[in-house]
Amino acid sequence: MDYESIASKFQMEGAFIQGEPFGCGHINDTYALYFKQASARPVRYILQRMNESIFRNIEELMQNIASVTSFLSEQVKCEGGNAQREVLQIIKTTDGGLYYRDNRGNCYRAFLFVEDTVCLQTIEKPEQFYQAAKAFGKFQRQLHAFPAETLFETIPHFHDTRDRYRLFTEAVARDTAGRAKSVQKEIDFIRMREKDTGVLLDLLENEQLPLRVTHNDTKLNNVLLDHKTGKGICVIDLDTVMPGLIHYDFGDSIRYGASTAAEDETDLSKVSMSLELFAAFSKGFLEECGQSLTETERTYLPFGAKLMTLECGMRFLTDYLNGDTYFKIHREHQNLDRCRTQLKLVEDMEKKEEKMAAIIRECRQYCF
Ligand code: ADP
Ligand code: GN1
Ligand code: MG
Repeated sequence: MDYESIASKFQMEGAFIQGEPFGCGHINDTYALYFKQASARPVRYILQRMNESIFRNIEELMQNIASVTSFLSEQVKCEGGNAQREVLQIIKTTDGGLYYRDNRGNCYRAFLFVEDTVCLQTIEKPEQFYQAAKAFGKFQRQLHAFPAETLFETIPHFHDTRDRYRLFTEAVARDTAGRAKSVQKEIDFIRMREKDTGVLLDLLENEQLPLRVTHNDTKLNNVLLDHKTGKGICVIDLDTVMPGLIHYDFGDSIRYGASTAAEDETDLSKVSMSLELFAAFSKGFLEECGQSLTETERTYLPFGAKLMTLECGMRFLTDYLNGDTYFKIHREHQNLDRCRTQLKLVEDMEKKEEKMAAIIRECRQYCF
């Protein structure tokens, strides 16, 4: 990959030194580019080749990110913060565009690298999850007044769990990769929970839950924490910011971050949902955005965690059945392993439903 030539298309300052693959996202190809400037340490930028088989309209996707980040930057400034560090900053192309398409058709974008931060793949101590929760909760609070109608739908039906279930049953029926027989147990587990897939959507349709602007992909490695203070600094990966339910953001964070094991752990005896981590996240999230939530929204938070986990398990299995065309894999059967951890978590959350509800009730004090 000719990093230097792609870098020359963006407004990056200094002399190009080198580029390298970076991060652990499942969707885009991410790189860090190093530049020499006057300062002693090199300056880095993030370069991403966007995944166009997933994001069908790059123009709309980048317009969403531009409008969300400029809105957030104003909010952060009003609260006395540093927008350069607390909000993802797009680096424009030399002709002022939001992305660059090369002559092979690849599409790139760039961001300021948020330095002196850590991006965790797993939680080492509950405090870290509390800080991640504060950042996601603040993100939700700061986008409260964002004009939702100006956002494009970057992935239609992204958290339409009923539709995800339909795609799953289609994948089972089609069995493109010839794997359905070997995953009957997982298929049955999901089928038994079909009725769960419509619960939040029914509440939305009956106007018992409000539509908000949500991030929709709030896993732990989509937030950067300050490497010294440990505080949540910047929410990243804004590709899926769209109208949604609060449960999508709360739930997806719990699914990934409150698990006692990695998303692709093969030893399922290590996988459970930690109530301690659930409590840490609930506290941080509700301290920041609890005041704007309705009673019904709060009540369904534990269910949201279970539903997002079930949805993700279903998505991993669908992709496995389709022959691994959506999520990046680094080894064979990784999507099946990912599916299995999610289903194990769902089972565990079902057992801990009452305890999760009690934790949310204890957080009531942050909601008034
Ligand atoms: P994907 O959609 O593939 O998950 P992300 O936008 O989440 O892509 O980026 C992948 C990883 O790159 C992140 O998990 C994080 O480690 C790193 N990253 C992305 N943007 C930045 C940034 N602005 N500053 C520092 N690290 C970043
Ligand atoms: C993907 O992009 P990344 O790696 O942060 C996916 C999420 C899944 C997650 C599972 C656009 O997130 O929806 O929950 O993998 N993003 C997209 O780890 O599909
Ligand atoms: Mg990501």
